[in-house]
Amino acid sequence: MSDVGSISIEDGIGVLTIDNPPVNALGLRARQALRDGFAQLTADDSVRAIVLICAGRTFFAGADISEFGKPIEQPDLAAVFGIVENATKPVIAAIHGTALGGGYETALVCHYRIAVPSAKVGLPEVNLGLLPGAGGTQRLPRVVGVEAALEIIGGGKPIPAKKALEYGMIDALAEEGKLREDAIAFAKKIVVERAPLLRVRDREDKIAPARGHPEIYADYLKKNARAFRGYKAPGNIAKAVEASVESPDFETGMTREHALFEELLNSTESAAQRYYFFAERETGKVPDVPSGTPTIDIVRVGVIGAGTMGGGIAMNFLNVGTPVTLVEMTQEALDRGIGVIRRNYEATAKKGRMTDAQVEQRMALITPALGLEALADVDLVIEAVFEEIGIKKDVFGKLDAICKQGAILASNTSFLDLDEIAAATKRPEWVVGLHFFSPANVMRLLEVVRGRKTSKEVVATAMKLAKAIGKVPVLAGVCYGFIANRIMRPYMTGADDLVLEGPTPPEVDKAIYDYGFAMGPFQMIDLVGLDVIGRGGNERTLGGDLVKRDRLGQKKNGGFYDYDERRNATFSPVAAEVIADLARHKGVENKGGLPADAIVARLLYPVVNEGAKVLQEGIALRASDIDVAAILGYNWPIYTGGPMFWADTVGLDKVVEGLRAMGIEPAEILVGKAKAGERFTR
Ligand code: T1G
Repeated sequence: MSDVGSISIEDGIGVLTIDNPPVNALGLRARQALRDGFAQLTADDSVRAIVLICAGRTFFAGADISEFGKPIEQPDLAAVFGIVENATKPVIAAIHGTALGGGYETALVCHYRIAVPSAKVGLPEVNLGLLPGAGGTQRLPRVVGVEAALEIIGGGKPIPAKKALEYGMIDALAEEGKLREDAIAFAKKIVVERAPLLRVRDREDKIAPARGHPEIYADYLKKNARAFRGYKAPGNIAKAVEASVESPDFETGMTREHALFEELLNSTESAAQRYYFFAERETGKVPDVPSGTPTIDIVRVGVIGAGTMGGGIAMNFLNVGTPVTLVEMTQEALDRGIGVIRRNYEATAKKGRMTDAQVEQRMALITPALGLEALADVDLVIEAVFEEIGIKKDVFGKLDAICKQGAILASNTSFLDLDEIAAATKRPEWVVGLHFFSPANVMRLLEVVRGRKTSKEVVATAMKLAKAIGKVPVLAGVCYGFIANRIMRPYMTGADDLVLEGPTPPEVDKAIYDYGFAMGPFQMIDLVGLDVIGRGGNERTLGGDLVKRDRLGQKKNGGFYDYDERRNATFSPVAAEVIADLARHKGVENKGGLPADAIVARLLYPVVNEGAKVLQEGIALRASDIDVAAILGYNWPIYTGGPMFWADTVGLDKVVEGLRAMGIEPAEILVGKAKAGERFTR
């Protein structure tokens, strides 16, 4: 048997243990171990039932995603599942950790499933642009019913064991920490009771009521149309689940599922989402800061500024039980900030996602303070004061004098020069940027800005801390806007320039919306507020001209759009006039409208170019980090893979040509890769 499987027999119960770190993915060696282990246990007459269990942190966490796109070596999952499902003895799946995708599909081909309360089960393939391709869409409806199956597979979320028991996804709960013993006891009980060997595939009671009701699937897709917009997988999931009900037999349903799975597997969308799965896990790896680098213990955090950003930042630490000293300059600002934090938690509690006791526990972790002196003993200070370099340098100079040696001094600056801020202290090695994105307690991206003198220990600590508070860290060097804000600037300024030449804001917004963004640039500016966005210096800008007409966007008098009482937007004649006037002022000739793909190229190729420069300058470690920053920071549609992956799919030579046609000089690295026929991403 392959080296990841082992067998033991206890009182006639055969236990097959698979140990394939880190998450028991169903790669070749795990599949071989399953095949060999079942062959041995089914052939052994002393074995009356089989328990399938995994070592390490989890039951099978799915097929091995890294194998996709390559020829699958035999035995494939279908072969292994056939062996398990047709075993002549009861097979019990003993689940801990996260039995996901092919992992839970493995449990479904067993006769019974038992899990510890801390376990979760689910079919998250939709997050990879796929559907459960090893029978999940055919078996799960037979266990939970069609409507629940659609929700579980289409939602892609892990289901806690207790809820899974209610659904019928598992048959019993084991005692925490006693999975093996309880699974063996469960197996013995099955044997003693001579319980029927009923395969999930043979169950009909849960799917029969759905027969002849095609509306179930259409209604499901319609209900989720907004969330599913632009994604291929949900439609195929609905078709596969329908096939589980309407096919003349199970095998026909399986054939249908396989065809629908293959279609997704070969799609760009799934390739992009599988790429992103690994890209997001790659960001924490810093080549010159190896995983064994010593880190500083962060026991107490100080946050300066209790405004929108400071309050949100503080909540990240309160959420993981870390005490926060929250500093403001006036009692009124402090009370207001703490009140916002409390209201946020109370709103969460109202939705049932937190208890009132938890709200109080988190609020009790706040130490309000007026003045920086209260930060003398914290291990980390995060400054979220006004975005002005003089103020930042003044604060850091004071912190340097107040904070203990060994405290990390972090700035939440979005654009400013971290090295200049660090130079205001005598401890530049201890200064780092922690750039949160608003709302800071929600957005998962955290840009860790590494100054010229930031020490490796501080970098390692920041990367580790990011994960501890549920963020995805992306390391950035020092430049204006770091990564996400910098690469998206040409998108924002490009939109203004483009409408001066002819395409209207609605045409631009629709092209970008259809590409996959939640909204286009003009809808976004109107939502955020024209006065907030900051529209350039003295030079006239569209936003500036609209603000002069007291048009601030949705919040006041409309902006590029007029809004009725139900917020329905219509392109504003005032905005049209402002655009025409500014075009005349700048001497820009109106060239008329553009097709959607030309609008997309016009706005997004410059983003790719900026990403190439960020890579070339060493601001980002890798192209995939840039994609992670764009997807998490700006909701760049994940099924495109992000700007760099998308550019690879467009073709870098086409991007270079498009940039040149716009009069933009492509970055050297971009031209070089285009010439060499290389990609930015794998
Ligand atoms: N395949 C290969 N590697 C995987 C993997 C997988 N399925 N899951 C995790 N890893 C690696 C990951 O890259 C990282 O590697 C390490 O394990 C720890 O992961 C046929 C088609 C299980 C909840 O979608 O959701 O089955 O960086 O950092 O935070 O129908 O990993 O250490 O080198 O995420 O504790 C369906 C994906 C696959 C589950 C653990 N399964 N994994 O989270 O650790 S498709 C999934 C996760 C499929 C079938 C279909 C999470 C986790 P490294 P981690 P974690």
